[in-house]
Amino acid sequence: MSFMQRLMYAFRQALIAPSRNTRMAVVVGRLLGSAFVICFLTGLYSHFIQNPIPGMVFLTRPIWLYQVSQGVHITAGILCFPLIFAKLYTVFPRLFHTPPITSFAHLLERASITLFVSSSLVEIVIGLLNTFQWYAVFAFPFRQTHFTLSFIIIGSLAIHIAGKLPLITKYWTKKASFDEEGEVVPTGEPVPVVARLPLPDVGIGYTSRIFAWIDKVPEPKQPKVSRRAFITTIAATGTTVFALNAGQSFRFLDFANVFAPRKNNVGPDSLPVNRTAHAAKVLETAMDPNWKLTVTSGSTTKSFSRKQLETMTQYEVDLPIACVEGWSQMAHWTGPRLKDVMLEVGAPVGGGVRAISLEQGSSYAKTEMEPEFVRDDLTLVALELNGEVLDIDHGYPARMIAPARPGVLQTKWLSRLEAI
Ligand SMILES: Nc1nc2c(c(=O)[nH]1)N[C@H]1C(S)=C(S)[C@@H](COP(=O)(O)O)O[C@H]1N2
Ligand SMILES: [Mo]
Repeated sequence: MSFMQRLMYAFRQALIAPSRNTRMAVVVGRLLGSAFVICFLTGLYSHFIQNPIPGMVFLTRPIWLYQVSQGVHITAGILCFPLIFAKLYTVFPRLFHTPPITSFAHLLERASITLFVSSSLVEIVIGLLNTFQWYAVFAFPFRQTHFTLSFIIIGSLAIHIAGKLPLITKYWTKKASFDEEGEVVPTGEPVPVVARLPLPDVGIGYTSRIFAWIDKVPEPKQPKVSRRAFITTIAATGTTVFALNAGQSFRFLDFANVFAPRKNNVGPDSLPVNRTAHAAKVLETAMDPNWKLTVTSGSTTKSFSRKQLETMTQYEVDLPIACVEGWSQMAHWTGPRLKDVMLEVGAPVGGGVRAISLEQGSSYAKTEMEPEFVRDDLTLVALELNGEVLDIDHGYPARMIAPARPGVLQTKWLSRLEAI
């Protein structure tokens, strides 16, 4: 037996624990896999509603569709932290498998799992940082990276599941105990530790001293961390992480929202602000008494002062701001319907709208709205929020508010609306 083999073996032997077995890897893997699939699907929805492929049509009801979908995305993503570490714990000894590669299929399997683990860790870490708006720490565009990595993750996950399918099906249901290699051990009997290998016959000198050191790795006392303690740890960590964060997305947990960056009802007009007027450099233009909203359709152009917008039929709607970063809050909005404003310039019913902000040079300064949102009765050019004149930080003099759309598309400090 070679030196490396013996070293690896010693590592594995030192790492044996009751929860490090195939059954536990399957149990945790099921949860982690589900979380990844949920994140992938909700992520796709969030991506395409922001970057639609021409011809895509989106649901405008229920009004909380995006709010819940993105809340689930962020919450499931945060739960991946305890789950992924639990999963790595259960399979850790496999890292020291000998020989490292047994066949070409095994090589592919190990390569895909390496890719899977590393891209998953990067994905959830940058996702978490994003919920805290730490965009500045990335030397790469967050959205594209997060999107691209998700395909690498789902692809390598599929390869991993395909490769492990025999084991997954074998250990899907609870049987008894399982040893390190995944063999079934009848209930009641202790999980056997692989027998210590005899000290190989080696020469004198340096190598033999290393072998002697390796051999001092103590016999694992079992059990180290009991299966129950392991499961309790995952459940407790998962619940805690969930409870302390989910309040930003789910109202009933608001009281426990300790870590999440946004707090309900805190901010001007009792609503959090994502980007202030100061940060967007619109203080002057937005407070300009001569501000007008320019509305165009083809060659027709009309301008509306805030007073003129106020004299149009006003509607009141309850719609959430649901940020891509996971926080959301319901609010009460007042203003004319977007479709009524567009009708003033004779925009064709059933068309889309491009909304342009006073803000310059930001990716949020211009958004396009699909026809289903434009013609929706709940879509307003909002002038008031929670019974007050729209605060400057919430988009005074006028902002867009539409149902089931991500916060980034609810353009503040409107300057122009164009029929498209
Ligand atoms: N012009 C402009 N509109 C904008 C933004 C922005 O930075 N610039 N931020 C958007 C984002 S990311 C969100 S979540 C909402 C937040 O709205 P609020 O600040 O009124 O809560 O506004 C959206 N509208
Ligand atoms: Mo946002």
